[in-house]
Amino acid sequence: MKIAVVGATGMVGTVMLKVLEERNLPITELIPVASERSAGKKLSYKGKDYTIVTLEDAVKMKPDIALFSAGGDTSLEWAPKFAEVGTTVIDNSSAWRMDPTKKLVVPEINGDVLTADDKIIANPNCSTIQLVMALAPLHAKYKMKRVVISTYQSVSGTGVKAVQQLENEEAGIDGEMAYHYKIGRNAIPHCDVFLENGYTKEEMKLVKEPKKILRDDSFSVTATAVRIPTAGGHSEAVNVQFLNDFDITEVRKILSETPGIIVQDDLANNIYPMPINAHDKDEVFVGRIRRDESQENTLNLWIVADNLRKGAATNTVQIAEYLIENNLV
Ligand code: A2P
Ligand code: 11C
Repeated sequence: MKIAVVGATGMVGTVMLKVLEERNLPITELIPVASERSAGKKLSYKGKDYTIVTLEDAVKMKPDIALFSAGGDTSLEWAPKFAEVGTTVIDNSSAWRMDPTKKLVVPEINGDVLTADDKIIANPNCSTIQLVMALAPLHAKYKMKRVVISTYQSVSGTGVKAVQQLENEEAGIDGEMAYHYKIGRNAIPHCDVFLENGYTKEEMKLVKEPKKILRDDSFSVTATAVRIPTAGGHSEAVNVQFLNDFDITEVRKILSETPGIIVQDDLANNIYPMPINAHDKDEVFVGRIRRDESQENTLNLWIVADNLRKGAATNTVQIAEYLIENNLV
């Protein structure tokens, strides 16, 4: 497999290379791609140096698969050009997610929608992926009616500039600001841009993407997304009302038996998911599993994952693995 990583020098691209290496995909040729600024520089993969190329050069090399994480505009312009030469693009930006002609995939949940004809495949938003990983098996059993999500998102979701802002603040350095406000000692209820309905784009991703992934729009979703001063790892407090009643022991069992989920819920020993422990892990961690006593058939969950791993790079690489294993590429 000839695999290109577009945005190879970026925050997610760097993790993609790490995950590709760890999971040992059958790569015969790796093509790292970045902007003109980086072209010609070298990066290391499995102990070997590779020269970074431009998008134009990468298209000419006709990779089998291109993993994209170089921003929505780059994806909109370049994914079709790769698709035209026969490359299957797996795109981590929000550019194609809600396009009805494109698949939005979390392999454990809806990998089966993929066919060899899908040349541009969308990777969901990080907060969506960890949410649906936990909700999908419960929805299958109890049928969701309404979901209320509050997120606690790390600065790494915004990018390098935001990570730098937090580090500068912690070091007492006056540097460039990625946010309108200081992020240290703060909580900013503003992830991505505001939309006309008063919600942020990030909140609306949480409303729309789960319905597409679960192939069901019979349930309703509302969300508040908040940026907090954690370096990496997103957390979510999720309140979900089901049409059918559940048994809490069975809920725990279902989640524990779901591949990709780790239940951390041992109150006597103060065990619950935290971003600091999810760092560099591919799994989604679920805890604080309890009945909402204020309303029938309703459950509260606390869901944590490394947003750069399962929320971005790992899921993208897993889609590539799925395509390879099922001879779809
Ligand atoms: P470069 O490092 O050359 O700027 P991040 O998500 O951390 O901001 O990283 C964005 C990634 O996308 C980087 O690898 C960056 O490359 C790459 N990138 C940004 N703009 C372009 C572009 N116009 N063409 C190709 N790659 C781009
Ligand atoms: C955040 N979820 O943490 C974003 C980052 O739509 O792919 C990823 C943005 C996206 O702010």
